[in-house]
Amino acid sequence: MDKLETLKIKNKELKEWLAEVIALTKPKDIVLCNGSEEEYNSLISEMLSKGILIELNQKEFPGCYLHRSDPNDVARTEHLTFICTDNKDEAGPTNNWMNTNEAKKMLFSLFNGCMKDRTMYIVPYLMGPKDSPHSQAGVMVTDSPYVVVGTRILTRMGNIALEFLENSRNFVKGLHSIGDLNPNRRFICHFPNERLIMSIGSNYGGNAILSKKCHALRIASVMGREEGWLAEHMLIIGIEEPDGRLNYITGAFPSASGKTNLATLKPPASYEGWKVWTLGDDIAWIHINSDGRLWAINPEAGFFGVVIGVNSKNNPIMLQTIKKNTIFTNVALKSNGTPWWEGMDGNVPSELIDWKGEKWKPNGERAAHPNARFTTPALQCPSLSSKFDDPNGVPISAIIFGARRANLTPLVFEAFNWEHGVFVGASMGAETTQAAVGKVGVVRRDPMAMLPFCGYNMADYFNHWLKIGSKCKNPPRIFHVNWCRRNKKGEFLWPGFSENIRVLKWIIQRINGEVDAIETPIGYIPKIEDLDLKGLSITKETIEELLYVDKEEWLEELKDVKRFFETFGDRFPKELWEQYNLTKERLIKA
Ligand code: SAT
Ligand code: MN
Repeated sequence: MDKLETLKIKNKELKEWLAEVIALTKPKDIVLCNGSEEEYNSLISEMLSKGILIELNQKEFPGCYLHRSDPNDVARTEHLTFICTDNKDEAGPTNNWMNTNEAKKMLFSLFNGCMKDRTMYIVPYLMGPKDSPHSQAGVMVTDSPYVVVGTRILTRMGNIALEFLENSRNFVKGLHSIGDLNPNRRFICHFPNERLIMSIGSNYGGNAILSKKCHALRIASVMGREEGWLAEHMLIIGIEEPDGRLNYITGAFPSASGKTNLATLKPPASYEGWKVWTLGDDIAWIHINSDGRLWAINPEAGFFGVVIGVNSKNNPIMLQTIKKNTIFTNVALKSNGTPWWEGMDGNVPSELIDWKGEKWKPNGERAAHPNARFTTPALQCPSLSSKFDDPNGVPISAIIFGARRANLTPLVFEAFNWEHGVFVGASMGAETTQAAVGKVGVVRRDPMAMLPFCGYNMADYFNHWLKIGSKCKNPPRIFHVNWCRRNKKGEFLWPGFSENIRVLKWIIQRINGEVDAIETPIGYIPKIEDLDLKGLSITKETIEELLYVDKEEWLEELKDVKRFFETFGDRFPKELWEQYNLTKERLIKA
């Protein structure tokens, strides 16, 4: 307690909570993080000396380091992630649930004395721009220096948040310990009613950097429902045309499905004068503004993206961003001390150290982990929007839902209206990726790409979306995209990456009433002549295949959608059943 007094923390609630946490975890030392560069550098030095980080070639990658995870701890573990409430219905059928008291009993025993040989870092952080009415503070307590430096890159961390807290404002509490990294003793638990997160046994980004998925999505989604706003798994970009017209859009895609690539898209040479401005690559907090529109801020300050496939062709902007001050996790290492990953420019080196730290030869095994990541500051991103720090955020003209699907879903379609758009989002199905432990490439329902991140009953979440739209005089238009449709040979039909700007262009033209569209049972698709395909070697047949709506396949898909909707029972909004029935009728009639 003495040590706590010397920290001079003014927020009474914070002080009381820290006293409890200290009594429980019994740390050897306590450090209150101020967020300074000096503190960051000293944490880096300490981790280098302990082998937690490896210094990369400082000439080519200044300020860059490599972290190797425990091989058992390389992705989010959704089966070990829980929403803890008194009543299971509050969590709903899509979340793992634990009773509040039982969860606490179990966690208190796991956390008991867990820091006795470790330093406890108290990490205040701010989510959102400094003076935004929509920003929130959180305080994370952790025994992982890797998590502290990650949080420093991904949030506005330290004194800036303590100052925010001085007026005894509410904050989200997060207690994290690496524990013993044993998946049998790994739990990522959320107590939304107390704005509390307790996470133990993992040191992986989304499980351990509590500001990100735990606070900014699971806890914030509950706050959003109570307060009338949305916390979404969405990128935010501004698209500027040669004449200066600027439209902002948000996009929800499941983890590791190209959100970061779209957020940092560099238009191809034929799109001279076009610019994509980056505001966020993962999370958007969206509020109704007095102008009747939805406005979005990115609560984060950095990017935690998949590095596999980042190269000068697919994502030159991110490649440039991660050239300095970046922590690489689970990449391979070249003999010259630079990082390497599959899909990088150049030839595959004949020798590498793989992500586990072992000698690697080109033998078919991957050298970097498929979920290898970079943690990098947004301020380094050359396409960062000048509105990045704007307390009001940006007005949203369109929301894009995107799901990786080998077949079924057209390149792009537009919802008929807000309610139909909510149906499109709620019925989204996507192939699983390497961002979470489990089988990759299996289609599962992933509504609004929020399946792993919604902190409450998703039936209520859908209702909340419907309500937001009805309260908005001028809600954004809703679209669905699929960059990953394949032909019968299994080849991708669409080039993707920077060429996706062509689809964004159509979306903007639709928003501004500049192009017509073809009505199909699932929504509006582009007329082929309205898609700008100049300079692209793509046949008319391929485009037709990309836009094709297969009635039988969709009717099959609807069966799965129905099974999913039914899991919510009476709580499920009738408006979405109505949209389901209308879609089915249109398909049958087509
Ligand atoms: O959950 S993480 O933030 O670690 C990455 C992701 O799945 O989006
Ligand atoms: Mn994500």
